[in-house]
Amino acid sequence: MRDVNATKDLHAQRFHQAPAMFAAPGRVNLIGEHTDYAQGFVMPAAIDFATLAAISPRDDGSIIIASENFHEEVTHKLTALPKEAAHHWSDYPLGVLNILRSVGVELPGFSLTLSGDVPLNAGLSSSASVEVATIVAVLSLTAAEIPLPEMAKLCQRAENEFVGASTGIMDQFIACCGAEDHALLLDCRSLSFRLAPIPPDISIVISNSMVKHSHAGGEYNIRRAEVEQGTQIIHRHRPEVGFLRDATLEDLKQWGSEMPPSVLKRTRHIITEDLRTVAAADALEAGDLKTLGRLMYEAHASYRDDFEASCKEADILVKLAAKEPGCIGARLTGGGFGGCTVNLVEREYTAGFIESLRKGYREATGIEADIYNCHASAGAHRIGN
Ligand code: GAF
Repeated sequence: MRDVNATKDLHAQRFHQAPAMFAAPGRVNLIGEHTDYAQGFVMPAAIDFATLAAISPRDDGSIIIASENFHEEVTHKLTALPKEAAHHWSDYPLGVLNILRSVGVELPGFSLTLSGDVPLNAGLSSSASVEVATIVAVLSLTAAEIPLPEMAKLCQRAENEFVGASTGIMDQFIACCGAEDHALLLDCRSLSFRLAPIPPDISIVISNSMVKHSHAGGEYNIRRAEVEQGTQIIHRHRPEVGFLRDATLEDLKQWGSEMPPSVLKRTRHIITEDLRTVAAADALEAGDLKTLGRLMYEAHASYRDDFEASCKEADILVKLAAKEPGCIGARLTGGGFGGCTVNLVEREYTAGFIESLRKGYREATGIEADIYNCHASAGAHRIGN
């Protein structure tokens, strides 16, 4: 649910206090997959699905976090906050509280209501939107002044250290710093970024394969470990390569034979994906949509064949999209192993594109895809006063 007034009213009824309201968006990544933890480049956009946070202070030394989506609430004394994940939706907000405390923020008592419409386990970054909504809401009750990029880093730590998923910085960063009508090219080493306008005659169509994706453990962490193995092998020969961001195709030629075949492929994906991502940002800025689209298809092929992070349903969606008039480019977006494909489509073709894609996917798989015509949106913000 993402009705600001409804969430506000529910919070007020439950906790007898008018809340302050915040929102943090989900994201779609246009290109640059698994490059963030290799200190490379990514180009996501925030989308118009978001987590809402309604917050009000409490003076009884406790915190209550209610989830409208899960119809549950958890209560903890500030003196006894859980220190470990419980494989529960509350791990994400509790992880943020733990990290805030670890950097010296004095936590206040509060009641927090979370609600939202970011599809779950769809690779659209619902977890980061919950973390970021929590951090902006909780910090509003404190004197701490933390800039948005720093908040992103703290939320990433919550996910890495508390939830146990070794994710990079992309999702939390775009949830904090996204901008309306823009994609964001992020240098994941320096955290400097540039905003690239999405032309008004282009739609961002997201098609949900309905194959569930999750990265609290599992394949995501395995890929990350393989990427680290590839890095180590190159590092042995070229100590200045601490991350694959610094490696080149020439390194792969020289030292690739020392890598197990799967590690060689993962490493190749990261090195080539970084090149594609920077080229894609240049193409978007230059209005060269043909090149942008070609890079998206190439990125999908690399994600499928070298990173082996696609699934047959996503491959079908991309293949179907590529045949449609007005489709500029398509690829699997996000952490992989299910979730959504992102399609850039000429606006005048969008309605027909969505209809044909839904039909083609149903015929090929028997699955009814959810398809969203999204809009690049702003990062985390307060709603109202
Ligand atoms: C997930 C992670 F959370 C990101 O950090 C990123 O690695 C992405 O997968 C893959 O590009 O969304």
